[in-house]
Amino acid sequence: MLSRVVSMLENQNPQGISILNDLYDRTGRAYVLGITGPPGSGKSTLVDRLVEYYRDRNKKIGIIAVDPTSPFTGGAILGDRVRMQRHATDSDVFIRSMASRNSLGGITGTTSQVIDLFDVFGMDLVIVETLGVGQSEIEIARTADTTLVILPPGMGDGIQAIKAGILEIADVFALNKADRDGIDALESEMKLMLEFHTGKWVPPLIRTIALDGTGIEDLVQALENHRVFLESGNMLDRKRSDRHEFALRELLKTLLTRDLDRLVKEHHEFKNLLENVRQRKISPYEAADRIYGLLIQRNTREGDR
Ligand SMILES: Nc1nc2c(ncn2[C@@H]2O[C@H](COP(=O)(O)OP(=O)(O)OP(=O)(O)O)[C@@H](O)[C@H]2O)c(=O)[nH]1
Ligand SMILES: [Mg+2]
Repeated sequence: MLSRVVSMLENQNPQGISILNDLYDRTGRAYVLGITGPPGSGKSTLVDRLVEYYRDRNKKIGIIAVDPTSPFTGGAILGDRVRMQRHATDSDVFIRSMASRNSLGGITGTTSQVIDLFDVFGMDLVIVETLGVGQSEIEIARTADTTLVILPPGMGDGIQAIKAGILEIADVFALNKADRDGIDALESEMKLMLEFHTGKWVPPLIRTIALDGTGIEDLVQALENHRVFLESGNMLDRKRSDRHEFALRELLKTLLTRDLDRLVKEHHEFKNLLENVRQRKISPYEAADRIYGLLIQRNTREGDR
């Protein structure tokens, strides 16, 4: 059932949204954990460990893997195949991988809807795994209550490139593959970086070895501490209300752009103004301003009717 509704949302079948509309008052209970990091840093292996930990404590978990580089069926996404099967037969763990490109509004579109849906279905924890490159990591931080950034040793200068972005979004760092050479260097570099951190919450650095589960308890504790930090001082509420505002704006953008092509083409002034731009009588900036003004007027009139 859950799986079918997720598909409806992915395919933008209106029935999916209609189900969410009806059940929306049941949301607000799940905790959303965002996990991001460079390709192959061990995100999925770590997710598998976290699932194991929370399942031992009887939590229901929903997992969304956005744009995984390792295909689901290959089994790499959550460690080995055996593990996948173990979770696959567990009715309190629901795993879904999805492509952000297929959804309008990227991760904040369909992914938010699926998070809400998991919430409706009583998941205690929703984990969203995204690849830490580009826009998706910023978006995940906006969507999640707590954002975990996973870094492996041996990235060389790679870390320089992602520094600026991750400092802003990370609530907790997992320095994974702590069994590997270079883990000390990574930790010192991160410590140095965090010295300049001015926020009230300084992201802790937790060493983990996702392969054998080392450090998982410390990691869970750090995530829990962040949650407590957010809950004290109403920050969780504020964060969630920011998330709602962002989601609402994104939805409006989608609605506004959906009809834009048609509106613009049908608009009587559009051709005139375009011709004027062609002849360089007015600039495209001015033309856009004027058309925009006309569209707003027209919408206001339609709204009044
Ligand atoms: N040595 C070592 N290898 C690890 C550790 N954690 C994960 N790996 C290995 O690193 C590889 C990538 O792990 P994944 O969990 O698939 O990494 P990922 O970040 O989810 O990868 P993508 O989703 O493809 O970006 C796998 O071969 C893992 O077995 C660790 O702590 N130590
Ligand atoms: Mg993965």
